[in-house]
Amino acid sequence: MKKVIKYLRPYWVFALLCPLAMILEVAMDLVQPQLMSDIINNGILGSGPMDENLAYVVKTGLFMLMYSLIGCAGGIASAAFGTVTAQKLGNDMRKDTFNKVMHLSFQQTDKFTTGSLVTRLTNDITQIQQFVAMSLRMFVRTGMQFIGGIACLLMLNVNFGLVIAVSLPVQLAVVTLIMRRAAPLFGIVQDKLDKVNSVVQENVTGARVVKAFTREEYEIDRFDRANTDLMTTNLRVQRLIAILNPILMVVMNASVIAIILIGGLQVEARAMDVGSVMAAVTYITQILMSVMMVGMMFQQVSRAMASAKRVEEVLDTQPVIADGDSADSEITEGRVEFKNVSFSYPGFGGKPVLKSINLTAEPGQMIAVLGSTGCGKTSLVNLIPRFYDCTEGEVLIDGVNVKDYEIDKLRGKVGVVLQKSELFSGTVSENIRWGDDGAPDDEVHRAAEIAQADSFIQGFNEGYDTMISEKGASLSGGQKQRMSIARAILKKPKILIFDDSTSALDLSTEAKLHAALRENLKDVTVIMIAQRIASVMRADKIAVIDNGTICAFGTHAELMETSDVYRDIYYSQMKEEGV
Ligand code: TTP
Ligand code: MG
Repeated sequence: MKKVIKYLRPYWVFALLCPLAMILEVAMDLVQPQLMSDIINNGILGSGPMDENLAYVVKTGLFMLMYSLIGCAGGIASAAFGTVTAQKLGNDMRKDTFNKVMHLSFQQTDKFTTGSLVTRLTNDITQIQQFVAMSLRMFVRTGMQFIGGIACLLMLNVNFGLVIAVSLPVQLAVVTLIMRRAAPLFGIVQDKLDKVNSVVQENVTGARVVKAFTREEYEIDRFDRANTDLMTTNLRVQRLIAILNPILMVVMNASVIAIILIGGLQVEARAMDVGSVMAAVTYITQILMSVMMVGMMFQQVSRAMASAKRVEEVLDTQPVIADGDSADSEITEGRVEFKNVSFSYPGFGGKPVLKSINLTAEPGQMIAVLGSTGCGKTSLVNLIPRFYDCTEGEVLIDGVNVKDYEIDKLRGKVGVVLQKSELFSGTVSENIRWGDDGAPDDEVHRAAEIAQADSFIQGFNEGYDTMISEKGASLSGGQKQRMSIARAILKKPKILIFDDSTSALDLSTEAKLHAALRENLKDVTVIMIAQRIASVMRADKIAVIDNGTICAFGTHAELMETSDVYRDIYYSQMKEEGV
């Protein structure tokens, strides 16, 4: 909750005006019963001549109308100030939370889960907004109605105090009892909502796979379970809340009857007039209504507390991968060195995925990384742009530990073509310009030419202005790979990493790509992961990875001489291709 107050601070003027306007509304509400009592006593039941009585009714009635218009204006102003405060606060909070999410490292977003982050950013912040808007108005309203109501009631007749003395403790006890049971459920509701969001998010992004495997029924079932779970918890909360108001209404009605009874006796004894009894009925209703409001507010407070805790968890997370100290270190050459690097994923049972890796890539060299699936190739290259940090040893670029660079400077010089090509909805050139927003057209075309993408892009009806649908669904696998390569090249990196990024290209296109890279990116260090020997033969050096360690390192010719593993891969692949 401390954070909510911090976010409220910039809008303190609105936050203050809101309850002030509300005071006006409630004050007018408190005056009305008194005027009504006057109308009854001096107008309707007045002892004067008929037309005098009527004139009194009209005059006082006009006053009542005027007061209620003032009250209405106060109410509108209060609602407006409250809404502005809540919306602005929510907007700031959402911005900061999103910012935080963008800077979290992979392992942290993995821990929160995407679905939960979505709920926290949307639904949880909305809960907090609703709470702020309501509490700014209701705390004042309820307090004034409660205290003012009691004061006005006792002023009418102290005997009414008896009714308050009995009904108030009963109401408070009911509210406390029910809210204590409901409060812990609000957090659980949000967690269940996370699950629903996770299933939706996974299925919407993976719609193609779901259809390909005709898993619709299974997934609908999975969604059904999460959804029913959410409903059940919500129903448990609502059941509790549903019994709250009717019980309070019973107490209220009993209190009204008691007031009429006591009032009647007082009128009989000539200690009170009828109008005042009517006013007393209105006051007791206001007092007990305010207790009902407290019940509602408890509900909002517990909801908001649960949500605030969840949003604060995100805001308080410190990104584990943060900027290093040497702010002025720049990558100028692109020499990559792994020194005794070991790595294990958090939550992977501590089992090392990489063990004592030593590897050097000189500027301008093309180093290939070869190995069976799951041996740790992606994990190895992920350490260079610090998608993860190594657990032991160090990764150096130009002799400086990657942890010491500023993240933006480091990633700005390392181009990565991921194993899975991710494109975004937009035109071809917009997608390539992800590498560099401001690049002129001829640079974009040049990058596409090197990536062997220019020819197929020119073949599109609208060339570089062709729209690509979401996630690049309108392109073939090989086209997507080449677009991703063009995007990385446009960035003009010093180090360029291809994670199995040519797997969908035929051998001749791949050979052309290699030749173009050699010719155009002479001083760029290229690290190329591949499964096919044919893709790595032309590299300056080849590192063969087996089970998380480098088991052989050298040129194709050297490895054919010295490495059994390499020779095995070579002959098995050559056999497949019928050579
Ligand atoms: P990778 O490094 O992804 O293996 P790879 O790139 O060599 O495999 P492929 O050719 O199929 O792309 O994975 C090495 C091990 O690390 C594997 O057992 C899975 C595990 N792993 C995680 O636990 N978390 C992760 O985020 C990744 C990427 C891998
Ligand atoms: Mg991989």
